[in-house]
Amino acid sequence: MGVKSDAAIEITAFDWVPDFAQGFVRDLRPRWACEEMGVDYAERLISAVNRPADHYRDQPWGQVPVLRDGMSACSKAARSCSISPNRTPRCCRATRKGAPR
Ligand SMILES: N[C@@H](CCC(=O)N[C@@H](CS)C(=O)NCC(=O)O)C(=O)O
Repeated sequence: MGVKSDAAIEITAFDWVPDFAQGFVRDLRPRWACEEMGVDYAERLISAVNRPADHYRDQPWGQVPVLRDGMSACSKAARSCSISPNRTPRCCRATRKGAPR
């Protein structure tokens, strides 16, 4: 249980943050929720200073975290903690296909 590269859920986080931010970056929230639910998740670590263009499709401000489960993505740290027992966060919206929900 925990971080597994082939997990269905993927959490995007920064690969590095300055000292003052360490321990306060909001990817801690969905990570913690997954840990508490016993749900494995994969990490997608991106550079904070050179953010990949495709990250802005899921998070228009380029912020982290983004929790992705298949075609659905959630870019609100607190809401992404509402992972249901069947894994999909209740707030998820379909971003790549279909209408937002
Ligand atoms: N409303 C977002 C806020 C996310 C947020 O503020 N993320 C910070 C890290 S804790 C961030 O990515 N900061 C970098 C930036 O704003 O460029 C959420 O609830 O997840």
